Amino acid sequence: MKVPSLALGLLAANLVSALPTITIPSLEEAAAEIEKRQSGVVTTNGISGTIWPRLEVRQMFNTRPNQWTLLILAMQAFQAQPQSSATSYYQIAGIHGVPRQNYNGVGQCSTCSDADGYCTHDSVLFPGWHRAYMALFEQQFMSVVNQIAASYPASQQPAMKGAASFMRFPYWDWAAHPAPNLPTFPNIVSQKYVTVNGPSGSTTIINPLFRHDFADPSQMYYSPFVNWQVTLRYPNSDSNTASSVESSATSAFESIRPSMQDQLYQLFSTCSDFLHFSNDDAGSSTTSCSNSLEGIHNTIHTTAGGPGTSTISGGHMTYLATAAFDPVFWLHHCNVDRLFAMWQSQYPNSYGASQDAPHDSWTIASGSTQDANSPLAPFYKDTNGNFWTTNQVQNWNTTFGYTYPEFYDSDGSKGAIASYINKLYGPSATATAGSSKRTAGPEPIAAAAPEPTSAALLQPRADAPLAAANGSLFQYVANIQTPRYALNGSYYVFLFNGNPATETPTEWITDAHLIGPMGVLSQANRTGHDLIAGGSIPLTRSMTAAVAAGALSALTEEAAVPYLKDNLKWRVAGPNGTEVDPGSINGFEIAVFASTAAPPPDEYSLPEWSAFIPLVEITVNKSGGANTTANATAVA
Ligand SMILES: *[C@@H]1O[C@H](CO)[C@@H](O)[C@H](O)[C@H]1NC(C)=O
Ligand SMILES: *[C@@H]1O[C@H](CO)[C@@H](O)[C@H](O)[C@H]1NC(C)=O
Ligand SMILES: *[C@@H]1O[C@H](CO)[C@@H](O)[C@H](O)[C@H]1NC(C)=O
Ligand SMILES: *[C@@H]1O[C@H](CO)[C@@H](O)[C@H](O)[C@H]1NC(C)=O
Ligand SMILES: *[C@@H]1O[C@H](CO)[C@@H](O)[C@H](O)[C@H]1NC(C)=O
Ligand SMILES: *[C@@H]1O[C@H](CO)[C@@H](O)[C@H](O)[C@H]1NC(C)=O
Ligand SMILES: *[C@@H]1O[C@H](CO)[C@@H](O)[C@H](O)[C@H]1NC(C)=O
Ligand SMILES: *[C@@H]1O[C@H](CO)[C@@H](O)[C@H](O)[C@H]1NC(C)=O
Ligand SMILES: [Cu+2]
Repeated sequence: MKVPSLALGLLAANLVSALPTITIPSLEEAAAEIEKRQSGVVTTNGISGTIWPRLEVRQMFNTRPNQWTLLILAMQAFQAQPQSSATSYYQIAGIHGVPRQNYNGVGQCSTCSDADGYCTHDSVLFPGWHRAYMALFEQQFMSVVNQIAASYPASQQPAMKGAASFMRFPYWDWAAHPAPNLPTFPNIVSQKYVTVNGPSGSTTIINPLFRHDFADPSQMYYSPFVNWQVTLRYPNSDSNTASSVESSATSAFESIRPSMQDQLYQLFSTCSDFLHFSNDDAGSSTTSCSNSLEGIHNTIHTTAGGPGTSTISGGHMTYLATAAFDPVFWLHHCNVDRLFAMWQSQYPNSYGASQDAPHDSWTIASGSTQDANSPLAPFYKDTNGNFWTTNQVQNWNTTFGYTYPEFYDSDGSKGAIASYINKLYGPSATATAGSSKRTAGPEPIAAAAPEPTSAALLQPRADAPLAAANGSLFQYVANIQTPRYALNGSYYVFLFNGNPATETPTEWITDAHLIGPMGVLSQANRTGHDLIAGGSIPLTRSMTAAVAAGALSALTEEAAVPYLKDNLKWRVAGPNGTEVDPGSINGFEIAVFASTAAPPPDEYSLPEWSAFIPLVEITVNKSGGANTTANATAVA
């Protein structure tokens, strides 16, 4: 009998760490694997059996020691599987972008030769495609987890197999407050080494959440990625001995977290239709929902990989073609899928939309119409050649066998999920990432911090300078439109309250005056693909701080407009770490709007925003600033 590829992966892993005995999979598992190979395709089925929650990665580390151990050892073994195996980490990561090759035998469209891979961006398929992608990753990851659990000595097997039986892949919540004195970018993801209790005792290994080691990076297509032997964040050179400067990632995520929280809360509160919620291309066409799930997700990509300088490329996460090889991609996309699920609960009657693809991907020709029945290639639903569709992945839990703590701990109703959104991401949020509690389970979770009272949540800043007479809170946002592929690589738009302390673009992300970033995830040599990406950065938090500091008297328009006219500044940091004049970018525009958010009647609702009013006088005659209200059609 042929030894299944998963066992081979374990053998390879053994050379690296020191797993003692190999347990050959059960006959059933082996038969299933062989059947899969004979049929020639990998199907995406998720995990059958009981539905368990995907935990926040720090929650798993803090409260589920055995699952944490399995996560680390399974990620190590998964990543060590042969690059040629169809179910290896390398092959699954390679679906997203490079290597430029077919997966599952699903061929390229005849006009798609310039595509790097199958991932659908700037597309209504973005949320559904990445949901199926995570499900495929998780099912292969969990099969390795089960192998690892079975490799423990008999005395430890019940505990490890028990932990595996209700485990799912974790997510990283990059928007909620971290626990006190801990960073937003978790140490358990940024530290190079990790120590766990393996099958033969305590073992210290290179952290498989810190990086992926390539057996052979030569198919990464782009330079310097073809030379880099490991995935990198804020690489310190383009040479094949480059290493990551994780402290740069840590300080960048710390600096942008409050804006990511505000961007997310605004998204949940104002983006009520699937088209605009789903992707950054659609987001450019409306005022009240200029941001999108994809747009917010882009900023996490560029901030994980780092922006690059005139002599050094950004890291793997900064480019779509290579992003999925960095293990943090999976923690990030798990969270993106969770945010999609939470959004679905708020707008249950808005699911799916139609849009023309603005550029090619591996199977989708530019200009072709995509909707909720379009195939999510290359993810097969069955062995008859049917692909999943956005409509078919609407219910994540019964379809793929996972859920999230917010759903597992509650009745999953609109109100229940809204209360988690308020606690984690609202203007007075104090709940920490991964604190959503469940009441019962096989392995107890440590007690979480006390929840804030609903009164504290709902009356955050309703004192006179910050609210209108009717109690609605004044809101100011800057909507940004920018051509995604115009600068021949990924880049940033930064907003500041006052001029930044330096004019060194690589320091802007941690500048004390930073209001927020918009990371534009792009790729070199893609001018033919161009499209306008929309983003939106809330200004209210920074202006509220100005009121507290006595620099601004109130958030009324009378006070706010002259203040923003003087103090709102913006910069564009190009892909090579140099400043780009926004006015020189054809199609770039930044426009400021006022709105008000009526406090929700209870903690189970989100605020309702009034119509967006354009405030052109703040940006007029400034480079890249809106000069007219022509593009500012308010959609309430
Ligand atoms: C980008 O295009 C230039 C020519 O304009 C070419 O030299 C270079 O190899 C291309 N780079 C990639 C990664 O395709
Ligand atoms: C399962 O998904 C449906 C949406 O299709 C949702 O209404 C329900 O709350 C979810 N339940 C769990 C436990 O995730
Ligand atoms: C509250 O007052 C503001 C400012 O006058 C107004 O724009 C907004 O529409 C009002 N909101 C409600 C819910 O009445
Ligand atoms: C940096 O990028 C900008 C914008 O794409 C470009 O104008 C400039 O020539 C580049 N500079 C270098 C040194 O590559
Ligand atoms: C864009 O960037 C690629 C790779 O970094 C480079 O090869 C190419 O020459 C650049 N193209 C332009 C027009 O600057
Ligand atoms: C603004 O609107 C004008 C026409 O009304 C259009 O030509 C232009 O492309 C728009 N600008 C942006 C950045 O969307
Ligand atoms: C914008 O600049 C033009 C040309 O300098 C000037 O005529 C106009 O008055 C300015 N508009 C505003 C609102 O400052
Ligand atoms: C508005 O006009 C100014 C010059 O008066 C220019 O610098 C700026 O780029 C223009 N804004 C846009 C979006 O074109
Ligand atoms: Cu992504």
